[in-house]
Amino acid sequence: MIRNTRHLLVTWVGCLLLWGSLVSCQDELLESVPVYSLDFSNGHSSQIINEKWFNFNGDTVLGWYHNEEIVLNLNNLPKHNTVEVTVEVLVHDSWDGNQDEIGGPDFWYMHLDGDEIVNTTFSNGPCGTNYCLYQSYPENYPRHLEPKSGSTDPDLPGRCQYKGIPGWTSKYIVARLVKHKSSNLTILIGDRLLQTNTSDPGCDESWSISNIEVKALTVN
Ligand SMILES: [Ca+2]
Ligand SMILES: [Ca+2]
Repeated sequence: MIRNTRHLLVTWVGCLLLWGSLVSCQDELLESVPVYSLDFSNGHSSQIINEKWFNFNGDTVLGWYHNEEIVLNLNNLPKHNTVEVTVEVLVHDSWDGNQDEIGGPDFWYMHLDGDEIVNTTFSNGPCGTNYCLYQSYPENYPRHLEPKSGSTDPDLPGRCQYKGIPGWTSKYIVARLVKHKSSNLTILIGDRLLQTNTSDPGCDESWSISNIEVKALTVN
């Protein structure tokens, strides 16, 4: 397991450097301790503030959410100097990415202990020669990347506006390594979605989570 995580450390160096983490190619992983792992299939007791569940595509997931935040407080972490946070996000229906009009931008963000780690946009919208609803992910906003960039599963069915239609939910595995030493860790995840031309914006676009994993690492 440690070897696998060490491989991940090296794999992520490129993006880590972009947002200024201390982790580099020279770092050696000495210890990796799982402190939280939940796929929400069993529903309750996630420890998450604002937890709720629904069935998506045959699986129970955490959500759905629209202009909401969730918080996970973890205490009594073992001695460590880095945390590894991995979140599987499901982006449902007609997210509009960077569009700066009535439909967006559509932001999704994650903070660790109050520090902004991710602030990006997602798009399930069309992208043609003359028109494209660009998104920022896998980078932070504002970047202009094609819809569904970085998605590990872009053809899942929609949840509401395009319920059951393939291609209207995209799955992303958002993974970050962050310098951290405290025995307590607060993970805050939320969105700022904009859709003014509908009476039911929560049906127009929403998100949910199918897995969260947190590990306390000691890196030399
Ligand atoms: Ca929309
Ligand atoms: Ca929107």
